[in-house]
Amino acid sequence: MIIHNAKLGVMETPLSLLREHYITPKEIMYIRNHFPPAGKQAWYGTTDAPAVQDWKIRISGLVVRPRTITLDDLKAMKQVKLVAVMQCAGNGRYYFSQKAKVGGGQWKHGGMANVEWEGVPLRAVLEKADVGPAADARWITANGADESPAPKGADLIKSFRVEDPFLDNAILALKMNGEPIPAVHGGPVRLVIPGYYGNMNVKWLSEILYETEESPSPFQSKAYREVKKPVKPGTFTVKDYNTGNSTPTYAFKTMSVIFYPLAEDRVKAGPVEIRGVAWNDGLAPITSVRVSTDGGKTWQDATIEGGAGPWAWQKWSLKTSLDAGTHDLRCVASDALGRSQPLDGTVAWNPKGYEWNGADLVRVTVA
Ligand SMILES: Nc1nc2c(c(=O)[nH]1)N[C@H]1C(S)=C(S)[C@@H](COP(=O)(O)O)O[C@H]1N2
Ligand SMILES: [Mo]
Repeated sequence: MIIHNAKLGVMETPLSLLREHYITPKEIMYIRNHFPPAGKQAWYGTTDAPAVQDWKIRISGLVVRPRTITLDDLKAMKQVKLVAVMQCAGNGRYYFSQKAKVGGGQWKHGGMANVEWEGVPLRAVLEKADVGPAADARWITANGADESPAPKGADLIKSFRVEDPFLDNAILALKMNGEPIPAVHGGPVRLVIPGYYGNMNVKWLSEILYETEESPSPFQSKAYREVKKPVKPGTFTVKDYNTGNSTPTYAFKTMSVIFYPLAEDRVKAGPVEIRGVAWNDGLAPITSVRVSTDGGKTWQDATIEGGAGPWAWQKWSLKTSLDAGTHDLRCVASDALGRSQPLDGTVAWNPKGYEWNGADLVRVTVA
């Protein structure tokens, strides 16, 4: 693993490992936690199931009947399964830094995983809880049990519009890859919103609030936001974000990466199968992946092999041949809504380096 922050246990999966499994095992899944697993959070620094027997989720805020639901309540409800990419909004941040340095973990492409989740649909839980939200409760806010060890430190809290269609597919997940969710990945209960960037997928879910406004927590109002208009490096800083000029980093941009060959692979001259995966927010199928072996001068259509549902990695491959020498491999995915990837991803430069979706570039040397 590539360690980005040893104290917090933040780590990225090298693509040479990530490509070995279609469903990413917990042993190699990337980890992004904001607070140290110390003190009362001690239980969460492990890929074992959490050592907690009971778990409560409080549903309250602007409602007539606040309710508490338990892990047993959730277990008794109908479970659904889905495969979805979990991906940090900062995945690919390193590539923005090639243009102008952006702060934060310098993730390449391994801040993601393709995971099977199982749990109870959020809408079903809210319906069953029947808390009676007020008419002006326009936002749902999700909070996890972790918090900053600093006395007044900000809490990772995420807000969504009540009618957000992505919430129709959201689940309160209890299992990951067929097992209770590892503590470090948010067990025993994690909010999983297929197609939404990692930060929206609140771990150790402990509270759901109905509110008139989105949460004032800096994790909602300053961090994990996407500017509405492109900004010039140096002219816009983190302090300049507000709810008018930016939106939260919600849905995945259309994206693809090359899994084989990678720069470190030994490739012999002659026939080769270039392979990779593509994904998006699940709103429309990936309809094309184009691959270049000459740095973008000419392009060939890869075969899309597909994947385990709309939110999962879609596998693609291209049989071609490479001469001896150096080749710049590139790939660009497009979906049925015409959403694609820029050849130069730095056009979307932003001060925190979120939502990278530039066309991948892998330089291979063929023997
Ligand atoms: N409660 C809570 N949920 C959280 C976080 C956190 O720090 N606390 N980190 C978020 C971020 S930024 C990401 S990218 C994903 C990482 O999920 P993983 O560690 O299971 O890969 O969890 C998200 N959910
Ligand atoms: Mo993240």
